[in-house]
Amino acid sequence: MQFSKYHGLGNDFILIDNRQSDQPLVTPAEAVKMCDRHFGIGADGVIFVLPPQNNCQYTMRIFNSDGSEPEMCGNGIRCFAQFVTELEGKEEVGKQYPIHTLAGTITPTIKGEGMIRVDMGEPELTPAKIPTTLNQGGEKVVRESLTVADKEYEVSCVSMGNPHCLVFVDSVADIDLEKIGPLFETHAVFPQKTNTEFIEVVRPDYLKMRVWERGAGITLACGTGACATVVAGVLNGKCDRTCTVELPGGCLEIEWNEEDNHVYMTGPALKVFSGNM
Ligand code: ZDP
Repeated sequence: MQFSKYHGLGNDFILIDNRQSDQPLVTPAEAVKMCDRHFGIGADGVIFVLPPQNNCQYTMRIFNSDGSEPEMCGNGIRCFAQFVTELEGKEEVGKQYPIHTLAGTITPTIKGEGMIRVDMGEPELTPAKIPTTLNQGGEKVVRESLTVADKEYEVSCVSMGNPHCLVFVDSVADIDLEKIGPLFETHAVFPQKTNTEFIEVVRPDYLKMRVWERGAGITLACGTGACATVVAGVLNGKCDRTCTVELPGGCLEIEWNEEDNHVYMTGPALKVFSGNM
């Protein structure tokens, strides 16, 4: 099977041309093997370019490196758009690709030189729709208390199609992510588990963030996580609506637009190699 390997700030994916079938050509168990960094190709996930649905140009599906299927992925959809230009054999700056995902229609725009700007849609703040059992029946989850490993944390929750738990800290370097990441991911208040972002405010327009991803563990970057980070930052009065989010793998530009309530994410998507498995 032919594949191409792409990454968005070190968050890396195996891209599969799946336009001939509306079912993924790889099973979740096979995706786990392909993502293994020793016995496989190595990646944070496998992404499929499937035939269009719902008046979109293509459909995107993704399996995390543990075989689970998330609703959306930010770095992944930038890689998807860049891969589509490879499949179409031409790159048009300014071209938009409405893509059907489990989180609805998401639209990346080709900016050229490996840069992609994505309309990520509106953030979902209703607790039951994130989903979380925190502040049940309330409007949103902002500065709620959550105990993890006998330590009390103040958390906020946002969905970008997939669930995020946001924690503001003094220094992201001091977080033992390997230890507490999985405890947040599988906490009982998150019925579909969660991605967890730890955030340090450097300036109102500049945030540092480290992430423990649902179904993938520590990654070098998370696009939906960076979007959720700025939304939570605004709701907590800690940052501007337009921010740079610095991740271990590099920076994303995020804007939570006040007029249309949409979140816009701009960042790179680069091809590494292609091969045959
Ligand atoms: O929600 C999840 O299970 C995530 N692990 C999906 C992948 C998110 C991604 N890292 C992103 O950039 O949003 C691809």
